[in-house]
Amino acid sequence: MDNLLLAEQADENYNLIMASTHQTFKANQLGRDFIIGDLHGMWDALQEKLRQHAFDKSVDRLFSVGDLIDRGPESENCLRLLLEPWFHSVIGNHEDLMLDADYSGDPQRWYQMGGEWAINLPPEKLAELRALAETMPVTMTIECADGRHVGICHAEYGFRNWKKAEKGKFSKNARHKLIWGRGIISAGKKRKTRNIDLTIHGHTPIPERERLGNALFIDTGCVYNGTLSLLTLEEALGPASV
Ligand SMILES: [Mn+2]
Repeated sequence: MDNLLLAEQADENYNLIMASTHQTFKANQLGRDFIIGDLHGMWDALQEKLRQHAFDKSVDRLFSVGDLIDRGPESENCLRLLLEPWFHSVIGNHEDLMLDADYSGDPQRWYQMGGEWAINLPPEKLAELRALAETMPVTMTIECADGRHVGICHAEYGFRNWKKAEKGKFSKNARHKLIWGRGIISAGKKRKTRNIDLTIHGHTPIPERERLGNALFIDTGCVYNGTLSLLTLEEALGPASV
């Protein structure tokens, strides 16, 4: 097969993955819903937080802003959380790097950004882990028990209306900004995304959680000697206005 054909095929695979970009969750009637910041392989920190909150795997759910892998010690275990029925995560830029390393055939960029844990993995194991990462949506909507809704995407949401996320179709460029962007937090922009009560993001390490408009940034830099943010969606939303 010539290079052009290979490139075309890679692009087709890429578009296929982009086709399923949004997931929706109905309210959890039996237990609590939690959200965690960027895990980056910090398995022990997660276990400690789950213990502190008496997380009950039979009824509670744990949602993640992505970046399960890279930099910390237990990337593989953190990615395998996707196999648990109580765990759900949007894709982070580090899972994006992992997938891109495969499509492009050049893993160097990923290795340089924390993916070196994968260098000596047997190919079949890596393929299995990649297949897990491919199931991660770009955006999620979660209904809360009180009827409010939370939206999640890894880096930031630069569009005015959450309905665009729920349609699940983004251009490559737009998808890239949702997963990699830092424009909103670095400019401190207080924006209001319509048709969603709150959006939650990780990606940019900050000393304390920060609320900008109806966006909440929760990456408190666990892998950089910070803490792992774990809170309920109700805490993230704050009291309902009456
Ligand atoms: Mn990130």
